[in-house]
Amino acid sequence: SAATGGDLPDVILKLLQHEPDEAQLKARILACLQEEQSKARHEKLSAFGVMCRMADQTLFAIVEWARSCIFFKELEVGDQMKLLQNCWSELLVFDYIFRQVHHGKEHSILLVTGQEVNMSTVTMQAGSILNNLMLRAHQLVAHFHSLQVDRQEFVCLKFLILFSLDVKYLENSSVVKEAQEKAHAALMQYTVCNYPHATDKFRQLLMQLSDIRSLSMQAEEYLYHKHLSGDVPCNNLLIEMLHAKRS
Ligand code: DR9
Repeated sequence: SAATGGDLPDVILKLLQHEPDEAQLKARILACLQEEQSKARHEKLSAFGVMCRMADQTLFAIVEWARSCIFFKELEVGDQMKLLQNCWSELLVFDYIFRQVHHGKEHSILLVTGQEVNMSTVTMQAGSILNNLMLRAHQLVAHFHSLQVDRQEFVCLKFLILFSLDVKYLENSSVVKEAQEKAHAALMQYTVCNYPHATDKFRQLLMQLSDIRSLSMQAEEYLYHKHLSGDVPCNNLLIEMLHAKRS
């Protein structure tokens, strides 16, 4: 079955070993948000500002995860930066989506801090652009749910997102090419072995990546717009990544 580790492809095994612990991440981000709120009492962040900080801290954890990843570790910093600049928003969106798949509730969303937000709250407080983004995200959640994506597939897809840049932009293209091929093969082997009746699962999973890509592009546009309106708190890694990509 999918739970037995014995015949897991090596890449998937190694990726599972480096998966960040969700409870630890949650505690770290909660502590960080609390510290910030107590330090800057005179300039309290808005609810939106707090959400940005949360996304920011999640992104730090994603970068940390990437740096521990097989193949990624072998690359020079320049190539590492290019890969991360290419996919940071996709990884954030994917992290969000998988948390909701795991959460499994249609009428609320689960934040990395463990807080639940009612969908009706989002519908009421969010403007049309954000509401549209949330709608698209939840269509993807529903799709992943119906595909019964598991943890092994999730880590493999995440790794494929990290390595999704065309090798022509990179110095050490052979390492990146090998990473892409190994992860593709591992995901195919895994789905065929563990879901023999879902003949199309491998292709279906890969197809979702282009939806994640386009959703993340739209999320970047939204974030950039919020940044220009002065709504995003300063010293924000999200904004740094936005600028890095545009320059
Ligand atoms: C750039 C890629 C980033 C991807 C980030 C994916 C992770 C997002 C994590 C959490 C998103 C949960 C959103 C919770 C909503 C909380 C309640 C709410 O709706 O508050 C409304 C507030 C303001 O809304 P608005 O900007 O539409 O302005 C309304 C206007 O003033 C009146 O018309 O919105 C927020 O607080 C949203 C916080 C999002 C902060 C994180 C920044 C990430 C950037 C894009 C998120 C796009 C979400 C995509 C979904 C996967």
